[in-house]
Amino acid sequence: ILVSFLISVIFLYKLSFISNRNTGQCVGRLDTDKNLISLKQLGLKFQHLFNHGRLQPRDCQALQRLAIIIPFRKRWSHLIVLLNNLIPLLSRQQADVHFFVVEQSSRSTFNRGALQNVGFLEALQLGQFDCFIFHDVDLVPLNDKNLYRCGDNPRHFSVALNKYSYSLLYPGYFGGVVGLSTQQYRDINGNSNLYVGWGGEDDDLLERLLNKGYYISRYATDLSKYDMIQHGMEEGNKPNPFRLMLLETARVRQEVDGLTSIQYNKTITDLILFTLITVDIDNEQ
Ligand code: UDH
Ligand code: NGS
Repeated sequence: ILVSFLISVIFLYKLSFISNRNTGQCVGRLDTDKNLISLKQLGLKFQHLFNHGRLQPRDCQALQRLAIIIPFRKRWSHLIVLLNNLIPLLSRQQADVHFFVVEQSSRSTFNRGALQNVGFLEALQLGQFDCFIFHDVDLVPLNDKNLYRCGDNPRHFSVALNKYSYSLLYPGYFGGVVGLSTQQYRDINGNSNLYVGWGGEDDDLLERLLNKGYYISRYATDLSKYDMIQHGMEEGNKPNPFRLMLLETARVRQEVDGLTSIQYNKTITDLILFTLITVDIDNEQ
């Protein structure tokens, strides 16, 4: 009798977990759904939740309108896995959100910081946003109580990555997924545009926010766990040999290198689940 009682309790617990996941309540810890579906299937699966590219709560008005900015080039399978996991999570969090995929056209070396600046400026041409979440395409959150909202200080969401055994890589790590209010991102003049190739631009962003009197805010580690989808290093994103040298001058460059100095050409395409901004960055500026 005891055994069948325990089995029933476990069964009911699992059932409530599954039904909460589907009906709107946050459940805490999640497993990544790694199923690869096509972009079209993804659109069909979630289109009923979107209105002109905007995912909104049905029964209330969210306090913050979020723009999620994804720097991107040739990572379609990562984008599909990310959206397939993030859309239901944000829906359970009652988020009001618009996704912007900022794709660098293939000519120049990848420039993650500049793409984030473009995402910020272009999103504000299209709507009023309170909070910007800059989101690497390969990071999938593992807990839906990791609340995607901005606060009084810039927030680092992706604290504990599977790649680093779910611990913080170093105290000043501010890469992966971060959130800044529109005002905070403007105050710091956004990201530097000068980090061409891999590394250092996120450390520069930290220097900028500290220089303006902000601190990093983080949730508890258990909420801030992420799966990093495995991948190699791309030809067009090799480690930048100048990154440490650039970092030394982060604070003196802040006012003249960033949102106020970026130059680019763009093409905008509205898709069902996100706005695709294809950008030609001038890395020589
Ligand atoms: N990104 C792209 N395409 C690229 C390069 C970067 O979309 O070709 C975007 C994407 O959002 C990615 C982010 O920029 O999540 C950061 O780039 P990254 O994922 O290359 O950087 P990360 O530091 O990984 O996450 C570095 C490669 C580690 C290779 C380890 C091999 N064992
Ligand atoms: C640091 C890089 C950061 C990078 C972080 C994590 O060393 O840009 O590693 O790398 N800083 C410098 O190179 C100065 S990751 O695990 O994502 O490959 O974000």
